[in-house]
Amino acid sequence: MVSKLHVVLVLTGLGLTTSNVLDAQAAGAPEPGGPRRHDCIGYEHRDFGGATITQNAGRGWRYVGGGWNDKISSFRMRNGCGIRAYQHRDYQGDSKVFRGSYRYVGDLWNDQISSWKCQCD
Ligand SMILES: [Ca+2]
Repeated sequence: MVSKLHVVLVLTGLGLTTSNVLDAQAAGAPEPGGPRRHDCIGYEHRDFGGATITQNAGRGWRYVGGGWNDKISSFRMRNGCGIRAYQHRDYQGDSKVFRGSYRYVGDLWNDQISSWKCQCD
C-alpha cells in the first residue's frame, strides 16, 4: 500500500505542488472541504477558504511540503479530534493544540505551520 505522503513526495518530484494534489483530492470528495470525509482539515485561508490539506486520526504531516509550508490559516476537525501544529518540520519548534473549529488560527500561528498531527479520541 502506498501512503498518501509517498504519493505527494513522488508527485512533488515530478514538479507538481502539494496543493495541486490536495486540490484534486478535495474536488473529488462528496463534501468538498467538509469535515466528514477526513478527521482533520487545514485550510489555506481563514474562514475555511482556499485549498485544503487533510489528515486522518493518528496520522500526521511530518512536513506539509513546499506548497503548504507556512500557509495554513484555519482548521476544522471531526468532533473528538484535535490538531497539534508545529512551527517547524519534523514536529519541531513551538507547538499548539487546536480543538474544534478555528476560523482563524490567530496572528501568532497564521502562515507559520510546517508540520501537524491529527489526534482523535
Ligand atoms: Ca494562509
